[in-house]
Amino acid sequence: MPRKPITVKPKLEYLSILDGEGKVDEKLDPKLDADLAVKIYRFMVLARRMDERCINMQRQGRIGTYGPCRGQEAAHCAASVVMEKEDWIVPAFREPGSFFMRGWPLETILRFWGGYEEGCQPPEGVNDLPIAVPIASQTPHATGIAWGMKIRGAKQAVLCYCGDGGTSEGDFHEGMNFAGAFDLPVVFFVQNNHWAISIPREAQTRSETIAQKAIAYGFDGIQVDGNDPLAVYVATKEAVEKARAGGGPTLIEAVTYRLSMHTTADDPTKYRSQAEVTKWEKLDPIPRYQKYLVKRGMLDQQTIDEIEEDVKAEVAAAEERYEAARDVDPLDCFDYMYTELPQELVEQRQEFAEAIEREGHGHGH
Ligand SMILES: Cc1ncc(C[n+]2csc(CCOP(=O)(O)OP(=O)(O)O)c2C)c(N)n1
Ligand SMILES: [Mg+2]
Repeated sequence: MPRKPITVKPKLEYLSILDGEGKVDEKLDPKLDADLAVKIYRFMVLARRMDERCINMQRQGRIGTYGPCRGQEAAHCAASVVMEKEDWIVPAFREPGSFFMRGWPLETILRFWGGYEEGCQPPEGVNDLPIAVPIASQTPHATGIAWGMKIRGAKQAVLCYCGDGGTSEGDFHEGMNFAGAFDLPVVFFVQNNHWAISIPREAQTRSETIAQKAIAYGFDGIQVDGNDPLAVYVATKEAVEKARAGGGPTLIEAVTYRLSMHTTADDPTKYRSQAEVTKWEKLDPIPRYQKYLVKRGMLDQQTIDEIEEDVKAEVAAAEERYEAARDVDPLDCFDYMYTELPQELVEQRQEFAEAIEREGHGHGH
């Protein structure tokens, strides 16, 4: 009856390939072909420009609220690019580049943030779930999809996004535990952006890393530099291939930073220092990856400018399509919850209808 340490056999690694200056570790460089490497860059730029546009549109009262992904473009674009058409992606809410890459029209995502239910509708044949705002609620869904794949003997995988704050939710742990116990083909991808609204990562958990939580559930964890698209790509690719081959789940912790506000309803200057933000701005994934691509001869100034122009036009066209389709009746908000509207809501509906009559039916009501 001894008292002795228990040795578990964890596999826990840290991976970084491209440093803050855009210098690469030659031995670890996955040497992506130019098409794929530039595709990742393009979607990172698209996510950035769309992000900027969405903040402006929210300020103009044209969408309801928006949660920016600025600074996190490498983390989600370089992970989602690994997924094949028949795989599934189960998003949280800070991965717009993932949707665009999978073929969601940009205006569908605008519709989501504008409060229209059509913003939750994946295009035909796209194996994605819609944005999930209730944090970590998507984790058991991802595990369930992976369980279905395993039962059917399909060689597919699921990529499930979550935030650092989401890892404190019961749903996250249920999803992870079930996936481990049933050895399911799912990759949990945590974007550790250091903040859950105003709660810093250090206050979220006493664990030194989020990646190590995988050990408790009996599978591998890896922490990657989430602002390094090469490291994100390599870690996700390995995890997804392992999942497809029957090797079970992986937890990837992508260490990144939310450079902007939590949402347009948040003022981050209330709870974090400008010095911290400035430190992370220097690690911005876009210029650093751009430098690498230029050095590799995959990108030149002309192509950089062309991508910017294309993206600008794409965002502007989506904005127009969004505006053209948004003239819906605001009274619709009473229509989908009850078969028969309770008396109290009948009165509210009446009051709202009168207010619209009185004050005009402008956007932003
Ligand atoms: C179940 C649930 N509780 C609370 C909230 C309110 N809420 C929205 S985002 C958020 C923090 C999320 O932090 P994190 O998981 O780190 O994701 P991030 O916002 O940093 O991308 C909270 C508490 C919510 N959406 N869902
Ligand atoms: Mg967070």
